[in-house]
Amino acid sequence: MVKPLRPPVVLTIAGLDPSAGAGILGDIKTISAFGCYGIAAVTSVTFQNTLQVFGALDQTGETVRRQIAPLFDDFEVSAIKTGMLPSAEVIREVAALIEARAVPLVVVDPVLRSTSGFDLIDEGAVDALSGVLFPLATLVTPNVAEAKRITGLDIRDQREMERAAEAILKMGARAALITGGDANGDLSADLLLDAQGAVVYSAKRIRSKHTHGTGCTLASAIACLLARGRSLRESVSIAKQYINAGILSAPGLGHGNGPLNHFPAGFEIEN
Ligand code: PXL
Repeated sequence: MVKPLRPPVVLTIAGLDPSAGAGILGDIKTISAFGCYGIAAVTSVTFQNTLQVFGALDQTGETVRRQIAPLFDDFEVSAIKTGMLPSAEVIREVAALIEARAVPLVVVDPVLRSTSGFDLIDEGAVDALSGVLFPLATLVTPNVAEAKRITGLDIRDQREMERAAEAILKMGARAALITGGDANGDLSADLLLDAQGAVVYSAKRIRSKHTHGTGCTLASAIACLLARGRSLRESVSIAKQYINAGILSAPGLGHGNGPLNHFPAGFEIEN
């Protein structure tokens, strides 16, 4: 008999996207693709398909805590990825749980709005995100639109991207990755800033509508690679290649912004 290996346990705390490109379902697929064991707490049930988000029914701080506390009592959680956290109350509860359990690796994807323009977080909760959760984050992964709203800064070029990343580190995050996939131009450049300085990861822009879930998937992939002992820079680089491969081999499902492929060839992890 082959001796069973214990995979690192990665917890995603995020919304449910029933179309399974983004949110906890997309995260669980990504976590599985990277040879980790995914567990999840749902913060909001969203109503959506690949065309549109029609609404959301948010969980409370209490119902999120009652999902997470038993998991912490039973599993050794190597890394956490947070996605859609709909209210200041949920954000404070999640921050208190992370702090109490001293989880070492925390990737915060500051989800604010869907691609179709639906607000996934209360207006007042954006401050709680930066004030309470960023100080616990190993890495924060906003796209350009999210970084602008969080910092109040304009981001028109790489230099301004770096200024915004500096502002996020000042809010207490240990590192920030601002993704440029949603910006204009032929290059999709992401900027990582950590204590060692800034690195830019450039890739040729792939013109595709099948990008639903790329933000969630990127943050989950990085959480898994960190849990498996890779450095932050190596994790970001591999996760970005994985997203590229996932967009290029997207299954072409749905009539709107379809999901990427969460299991692209070449990223199999041997346990
Ligand atoms: O991609 C942002 C996002 C994150 N999480 C959930 C979502 C969406 C976008 O629709 O539904 C649950």
